[in-house]
Amino acid sequence: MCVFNLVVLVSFNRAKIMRGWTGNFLNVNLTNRKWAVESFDLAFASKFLGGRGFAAKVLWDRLPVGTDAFSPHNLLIFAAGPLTGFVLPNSGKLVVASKSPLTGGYGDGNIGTWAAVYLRKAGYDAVIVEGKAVKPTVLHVKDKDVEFLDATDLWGLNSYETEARLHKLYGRTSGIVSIGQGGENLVKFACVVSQEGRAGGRPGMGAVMGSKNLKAIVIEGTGTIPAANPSKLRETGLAGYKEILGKPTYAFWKRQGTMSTVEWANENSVLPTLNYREGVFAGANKIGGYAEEAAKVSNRGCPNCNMTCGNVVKDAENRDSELDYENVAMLGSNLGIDDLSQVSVLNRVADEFGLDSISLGNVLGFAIEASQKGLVKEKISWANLGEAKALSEDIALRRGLGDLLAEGVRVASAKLGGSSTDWAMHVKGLEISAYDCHSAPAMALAYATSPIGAHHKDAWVVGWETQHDRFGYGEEKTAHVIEVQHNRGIFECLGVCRFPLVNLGFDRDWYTKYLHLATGHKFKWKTLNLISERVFNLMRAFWIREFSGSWDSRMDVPPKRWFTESLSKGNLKGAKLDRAKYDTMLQGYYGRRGWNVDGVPTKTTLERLGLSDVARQLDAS
Ligand code: PTT
Ligand code: SF4
Repeated sequence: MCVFNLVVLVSFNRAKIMRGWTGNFLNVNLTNRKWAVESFDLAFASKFLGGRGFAAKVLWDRLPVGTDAFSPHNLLIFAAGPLTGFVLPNSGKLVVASKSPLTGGYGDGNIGTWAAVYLRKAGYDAVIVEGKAVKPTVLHVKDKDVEFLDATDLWGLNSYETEARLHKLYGRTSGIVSIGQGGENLVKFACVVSQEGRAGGRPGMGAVMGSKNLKAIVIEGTGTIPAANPSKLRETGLAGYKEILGKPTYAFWKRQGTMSTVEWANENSVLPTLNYREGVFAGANKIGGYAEEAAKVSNRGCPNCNMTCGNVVKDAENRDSELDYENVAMLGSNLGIDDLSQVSVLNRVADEFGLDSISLGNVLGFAIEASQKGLVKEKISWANLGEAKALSEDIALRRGLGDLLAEGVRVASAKLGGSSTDWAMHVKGLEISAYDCHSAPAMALAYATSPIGAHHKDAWVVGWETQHDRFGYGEEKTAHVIEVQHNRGIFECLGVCRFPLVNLGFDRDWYTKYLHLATGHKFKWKTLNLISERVFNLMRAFWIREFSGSWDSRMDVPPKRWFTESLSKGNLKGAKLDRAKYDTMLQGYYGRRGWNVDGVPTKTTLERLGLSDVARQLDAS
């Protein structure tokens, strides 16, 4: 690898008096290999906080409407929050965002990586990448220096191989995010990978990276992240770790992490099975939390975390594979595979190729059903590791049927026709995550109104729903979905993992304390909620602006299968969603949010949230 450019620093505002935030964005243009540091002020920081808030604002302000996601003009943003990188619980998270090639709307993901920590130590809150390199490139950021390195020899390698090579060059104290062959070949659901088992950017952020010929970003940072009260922040950070260690569910969490959800989902008829045809799977226990515990060889995790929920097992090919519930459900029960070591192979392959495991499992399930129904000539069966693995490779390399599936189920079903659009399991083009909703109306609403397409991260309400009026469509449900969307959105802006709060009951006051000690400013939880609502509406506005003319409430409806084909197995046999009741619930959701009947935020709502400029633009579009 050789350095082919080093460009001069334009301005570096590290010294500017701002605490908690570094106050700097690094703007990088891959076309002309120029870069510049841009500063932002406290007013901007307080209004959008960080992470997703910064990314959504930058995309709204800078991306010309209608830009093709694979155009060099699209922006790929890696954004940290004001808590990222400090010594406090689970602070190694980075948002990766862009206009999505899979959905055509706002897309982002949240990845645990040392790149998050070093980005902040290097003096930046975000890297904003635009343009397209003439040849495969690695972007190397080391404090004030930026290099563009020829990565021709890395192109074609998987994400594990890429990271290993780069670690040899830059040592273990560098943070690396990279893409595998999926991103290189513009698979629409390719993600960004780090640390052999951390992945983010479900709606094709890895493909955007590939479209820019950007194979990896290496970040080294040796500075100190500015804090208003560094010693007290550290002390309170360490107290937070101690508190986490003492939580009653800590030991069980360390043993099973998210994997215990497999058995829970099966017991509650929400475990996606055979392309979401059913919510129960006979082999659930063989791929669940206890099976994982028995097979576990180690725990891994994100930086600055003492909950390390990455459960590593040896897969059927004797390779390490780091398991999470979503991956196992989508690549296990959803494909009819009941052997954890086999599921683990597909899980590891997804990370190596840099394919989002949720979409991969969803797309494979769709392909098997299409094969069984004679819509494709290829013979692919349920419960067949060899066929699923071969098809995953075809998708990553865009060969044969894999080339069509690489477009995601929305496009594949439109091309295959028949009844396949009814069982193409997506919302707005993003494949649904691992909760079947035949018997979960609020969770269906959460998927349908998620700001990136059908993802559970913004409102995992299904656990609550099993305890509250399970089959109801009442106001309590719309209110709860909105509350969770706002609460979870805060974590996307703070730049920390939400699991301490969500899974161990770590009190939210810790975060307001940390924010105060980091920034010197007091934020009440209510204020953070308002910021989260602002960002949620901004993302919504981005979608509406992009789909201007064709946007209406049908964008917020889950797939037909859940309304028309009732569950045929399990305790909830016969359950399905009711379309008329769903539509009423959706209108109730809009009303509560201050959106009109098409789901567009009203001028009054946008003005209340300090988004008057957005209201003006939406009005004009
Ligand atoms: C996230 C989505 C999830 S959500 C999972 S498992 W999960 C899948 N993980 C994938 C993977 O692994 N490899 C792969 N090739 N594709 C994958 N796709 C799926 O991506 C992840 C954890 C998890 S595990 C969750 S819920 C929490 N998510 C958080 C979040 O969104 N925000 C936040 N502030 N904290 C969070 N903490 C938890 O982080 P996306 P990670 Mg992920 C291997 O990326 O796009 O957000 O989709 O980041 O470092 O792997 O940690 O049962
Ligand atoms: Fe990462 Fe899990 Fe720790 Fe969250 S709990 S920071 S996802 S290892």
